[in-house]
Amino acid sequence: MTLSKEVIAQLAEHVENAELNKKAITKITDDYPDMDWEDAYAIQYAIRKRKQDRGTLIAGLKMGLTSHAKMKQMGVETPVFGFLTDYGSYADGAEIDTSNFIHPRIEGEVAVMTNKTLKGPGCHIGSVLAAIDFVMPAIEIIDSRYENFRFDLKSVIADNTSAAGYVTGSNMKRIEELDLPTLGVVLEKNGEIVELGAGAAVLGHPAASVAMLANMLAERGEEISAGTFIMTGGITAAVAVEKGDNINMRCQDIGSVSMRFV
Ligand code: OOG
Ligand code: MG
Repeated sequence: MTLSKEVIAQLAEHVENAELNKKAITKITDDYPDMDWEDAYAIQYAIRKRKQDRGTLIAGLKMGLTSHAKMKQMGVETPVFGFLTDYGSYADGAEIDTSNFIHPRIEGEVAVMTNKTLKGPGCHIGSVLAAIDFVMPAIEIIDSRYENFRFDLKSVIADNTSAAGYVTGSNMKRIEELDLPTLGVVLEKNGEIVELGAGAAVLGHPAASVAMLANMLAERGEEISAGTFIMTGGITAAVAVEKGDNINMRCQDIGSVSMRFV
């Protein structure tokens, strides 16, 4: 840690206010170039605590920057994790108020629900497959609180990995009915295909992303408890959306998930 408790608290308030006021800020590493990974996650956890203290429930966890499409798009190479809030949850087919966001983008993902505790270090695909109850197609809405969606890893970790919302499909499949690496997804905006990919884009296997999450949490003495909803990370690059856009993602063998920005 290089930052004092006071600075961590100040930065948490600053970054969270950007979300609450929907006003972009400059990335925090511009002012604190020496901040380290621990500082970055400390700011994220302080934001999480601020929300919980106001009554927000943590609805799940997310991995980010787990695919080459995303790493390339954002110019970074290490996966990161964040949390999902109750107020970020939207139902399949939802009309989403675009004014809730600064400059929203959407990503096609695979989401899973666990039914056993997952604990690192040494968590691997095998333990994850044995702990996944079911799989759902999901779209994440990301909205960096930084100007022009430009950031480095430490800034984006502090900003809860740009998490802003998520829409889950209405259907699910048992894990044993699917081959996650070859699971295809097609993302459409206003009826046109804008991105496509397969589960293997996510660290070779979306379950590997969950294993990595368990191992990253283990470094903090934490685990993934049974019954956790997890977004495993964008399969495709993120797509900018604006008011009036209709989004639909078709996911092989599971069904589709859609939403409309109003
Ligand atoms: C960071 C969040 C990335 C994903 O699925 O890769 C992410 C960002 O690109 O703003 O959620
Ligand atoms: Mg994502």
